[in-house]
Amino acid sequence: MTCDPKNNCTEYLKGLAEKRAQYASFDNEEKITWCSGCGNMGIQNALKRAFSFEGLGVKDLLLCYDIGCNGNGSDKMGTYSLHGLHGRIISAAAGAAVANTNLKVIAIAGDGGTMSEGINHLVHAVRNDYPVLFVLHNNQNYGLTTGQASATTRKGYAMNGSPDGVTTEPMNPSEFALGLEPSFVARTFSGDMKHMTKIFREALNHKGFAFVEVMQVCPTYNKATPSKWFWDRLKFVEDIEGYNSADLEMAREAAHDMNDSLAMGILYRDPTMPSFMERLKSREGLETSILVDEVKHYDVSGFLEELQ
Ligand SMILES: Cc1ncc(C[n+]2csc(CCOP(=O)(O)OP(=O)(O)O)c2C)c(N)n1
Ligand SMILES: [Mg+2]
Repeated sequence: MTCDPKNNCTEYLKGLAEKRAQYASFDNEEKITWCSGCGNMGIQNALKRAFSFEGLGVKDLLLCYDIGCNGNGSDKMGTYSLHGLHGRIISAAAGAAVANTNLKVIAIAGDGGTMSEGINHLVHAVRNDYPVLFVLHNNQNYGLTTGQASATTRKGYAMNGSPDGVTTEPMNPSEFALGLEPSFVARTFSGDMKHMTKIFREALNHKGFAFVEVMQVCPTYNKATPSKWFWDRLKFVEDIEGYNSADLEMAREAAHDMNDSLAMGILYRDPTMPSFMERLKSREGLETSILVDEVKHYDVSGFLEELQ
């Protein structure tokens, strides 16, 4: 959408007003309870922007939240939402996405729930390529329970519960996902609204499991990597000469460094991978039908009578 001065940009302004109205339709009256400066505010706004730009309304979406500061967003957006158990949201989201392929299903979780409690669910969701946009809020700590070390906390950092410093090297979530033969892995930063919006829009248009790691500032419990620490290290893949996001080896190499530079953008994408539903023999010829409608057609009254 561009501004055409010949018609006083009328069409452009009309389009913009529509997007703004769509954005506002996700607002509700719930109070924000996140700390001042928390990256969650930016992530939520970027999601709302991405939905609006993609023309997705409330009825098109299901947002599935894990437990944590990230999960406390579940009542702060006027969408249909589900707030699951800690570490288990990916499996709930995958079930919903498979049952109703007309919905865009978004799963939201923290580094604690994803890389520790629920890492098994992450592994098999990537392998199966379920049709879910997964947003990992990597604030490098267990935020809601007041700053314990998670699997992504940097070695040596003193956290609540490990006051002498973390003794183990951190996990690198994007690199981990890239080791699972994924179809989409991207990394973005909670302080960069434009970049987050762009990445979420691309991810919403991916038909398989879109893994998006958001490097998130946590001004209360992660004093070691404040906003400036990230800005000084962001390295956008568009600026890497010869970068090819269809090259898995290149993506793994780019994702590896978490100290001197942080590769940002679509690290890897394979749009040709057949979707989970396409791979199911039993769904052949049923491409336009969805499971939630089909279950309504079963008449089990005869079966119930037999049981009496
Ligand atoms: C199975 C289970 N383990 C632990 C907890 C306690 N708990 C609730 S929130 C939380 C921290 C969440 O950290 P993270 O997933 O990184 O999300 P954040 O708060 O940082 O957004 C923990 C440990 C729980 N509710 N359930
Ligand atoms: Mg966390």
